[in-house]
Amino acid sequence: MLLHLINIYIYIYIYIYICSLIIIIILVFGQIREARPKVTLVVRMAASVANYDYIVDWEFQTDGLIRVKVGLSGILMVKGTSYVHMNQVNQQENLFGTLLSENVIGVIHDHYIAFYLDMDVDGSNNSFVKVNIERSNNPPKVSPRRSYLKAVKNVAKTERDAQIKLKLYDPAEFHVINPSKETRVGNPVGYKVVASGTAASLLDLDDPPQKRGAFTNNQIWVTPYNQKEQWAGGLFVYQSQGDDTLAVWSNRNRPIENKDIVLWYTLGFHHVPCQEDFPIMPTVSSSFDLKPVNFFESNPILNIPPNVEKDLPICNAAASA
Ligand SMILES: [Cu+2]
Repeated sequence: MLLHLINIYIYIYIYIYICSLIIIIILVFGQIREARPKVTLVVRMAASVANYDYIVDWEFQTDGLIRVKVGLSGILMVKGTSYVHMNQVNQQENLFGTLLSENVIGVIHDHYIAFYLDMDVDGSNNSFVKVNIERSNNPPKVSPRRSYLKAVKNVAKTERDAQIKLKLYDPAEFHVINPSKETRVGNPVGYKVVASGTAASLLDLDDPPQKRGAFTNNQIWVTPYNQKEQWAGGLFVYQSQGDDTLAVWSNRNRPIENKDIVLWYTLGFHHVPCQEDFPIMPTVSSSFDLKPVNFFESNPILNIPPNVEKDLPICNAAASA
C-alpha cells in the first residue's frame, strides 16, 4: 500500500515537473506576451423583505458567463424563551432553534429565491435538454480500462420532463438550446444552468407553507411563456391554498420543445442560526451560473483586445469634506 502511494506521488511529481517545464518553455520562447485583467459588469439590487435584506448581483463576465449571486443579511428571525442558559434546557426538548442570548432563540428556517429566466438563446424558440452523465462499462479483456463516461441527451417534450431535483450521484447538465441555430461544427447553440450550493425543502408537501411555496418542490422547472405566470408563489400568497403556483402550472404538462420557454431556478439556504448571527447577520452567499455551451465558436476571451490602463474605470472617493 505504502509502495503504491509512493508510486502515485512520483507520478504526480513527474506530471507537475513536465507541466512546469512546458510553462517555462512557453515563457522563455515568448509565446505568452500579454495578460488581460478580468473585467466584470455587476448589476446589483438589494431587496428588503420583512426582517431580511437580499443582495442580488448579476455578474456579466467577458467569457460569456453570467453569475447570479445572492447575499443574505439583515435581522435574524427570533422567538422569546424563558431560558437564559443551555443548562436549563432538558436534553429531550427540541428548541427548533438555537439559544442565541438570554431569552432569545433563533428559529431554524429556510430561504428560497426563485429566478424567472425568460430564456431566448439566439432566438425565442428554445428547447430544454437534460444531459445525463453516465458510466459506460467496457466488456472484459477489451482494454485495461473498465469504464468510460458518456453524455446522454434527453430533450424535454413537456413540462413534467423538466421538473428537476438535483442529485449528486445522478449528475446532469441542464442546457437551454436553440435547435435551429448551429455552430460551425454543427452543435446547437446553448446556455446551461449550473447549480452551486443550494437547498431543497424538507417540509411535508401538504404543509400549508409548502403548498404556497411549492416552487421549492423542484430546483428547476421549465414552462411555456405565459404572461400571467410570473410569480412562482402565485399572485396572492398569504392565506392561499397554493392553487396558483408554479407547481400547478407545470403539472398542466404543456409542450415545451422548440417553444418560447421560461426556466425557473430556485436557490435555497437552510439556516440553523448561531450566536454570530445575532443581533444582525454577517452576509451568507450562494450563486448559480448561466454558462455558454457551444454558444461561441471558441473561447470568446481570445477576441477581446488587451486593456490598457486608460481603459479602466477611475475610482474616486464618493465624497470629501
Ligand atoms: Cu436565515
